[in-house]
Amino acid sequence: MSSTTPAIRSVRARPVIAPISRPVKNAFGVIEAAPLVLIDVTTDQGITGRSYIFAYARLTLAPLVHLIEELGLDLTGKAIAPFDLTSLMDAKFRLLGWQGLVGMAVSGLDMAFWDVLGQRASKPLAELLGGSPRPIRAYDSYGAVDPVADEKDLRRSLEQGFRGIKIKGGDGDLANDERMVKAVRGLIGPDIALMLDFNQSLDPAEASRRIARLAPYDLHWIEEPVAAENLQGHAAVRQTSPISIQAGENWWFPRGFAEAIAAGASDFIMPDLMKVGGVTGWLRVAGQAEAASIPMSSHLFAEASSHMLAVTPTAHWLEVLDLARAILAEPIQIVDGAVTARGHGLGLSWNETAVAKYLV
Ligand code: SMN
Ligand code: MG
Repeated sequence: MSSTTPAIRSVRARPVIAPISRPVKNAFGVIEAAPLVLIDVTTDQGITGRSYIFAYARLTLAPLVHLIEELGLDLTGKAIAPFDLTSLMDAKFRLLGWQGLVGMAVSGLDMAFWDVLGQRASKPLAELLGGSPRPIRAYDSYGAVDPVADEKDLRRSLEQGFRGIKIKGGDGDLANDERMVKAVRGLIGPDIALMLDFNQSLDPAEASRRIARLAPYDLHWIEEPVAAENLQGHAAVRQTSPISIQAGENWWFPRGFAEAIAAGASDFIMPDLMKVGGVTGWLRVAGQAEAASIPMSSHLFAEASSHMLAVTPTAHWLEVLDLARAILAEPIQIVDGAVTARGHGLGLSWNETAVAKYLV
């Protein structure tokens, strides 16, 4: 290993729309496929760091590609020291603000930078960060389900050893939510954790009304009952909720978590690596979660999150919603309902044949 820190030579971003194994029906529509931006950071030491981000919509693919490649041009020649580069990005975007597409680009690049450092040390990222890869308990993440049409899939999740299932509510009225929750609980039995995600679709009063009615089904958590930025609303719902509240996938950077924790918004937190500031941001939130004794789970990005949860003191659950399987040479493996971090760095490599096929 060279003693000098690798420097950035070039950054490439490629838009793909990857097929997913089942559509994700939610309170606001259906996600039928995954618009992803694949990031490659080449360095002067021959190592290429890789990460991907989820654009949510086809519409945001091109602006993200542009942002990431332009940022890459700006950073050419800089040493891959992610803490320093985060400070640099903070200064660069202080006036503009880094919520939204800019934050996603910055976070995606940060992940690729850490991937370089892991590869350079020939170590999994979890090990580079002072921990070791271990099986992380995972839950299988669904959209709104049709208990009849989706029964086979749900049974398959249980066969894979998943000890948790997440489904989406808010796609219709309370009666609809209750029918779905009741049927899924009946199907999976009493011993599997069942989570319900409202994706910010309710107001606090309606959220409290629905949660009270859903209490008999022993839900493990209620996720994002109200708008993510409505921290007081989350806190108000939490106050009377007999079910634990989960949120965090839409809180931006460590500061967003500090504010949410101070507001008492949630019992559990689940940062999204692409919105929290990548690996660097995650580490800073993991410290906050430990200090506040808050169980911490992941949102999407199972490959990278399996490294991060291995070094998170209050690690709780890994989300499996496998958006990148179709374009990865080595997709995640579920063993006894758990995922273990793999590879050097983040362990991501592209299936180039699939990438060529799904390139936009
Ligand atoms: C979610 C967000 C974005 C895409 C798919 C699913 C969801 C989750 O809120 O928690 O996984
Ligand atoms: Mg969610």
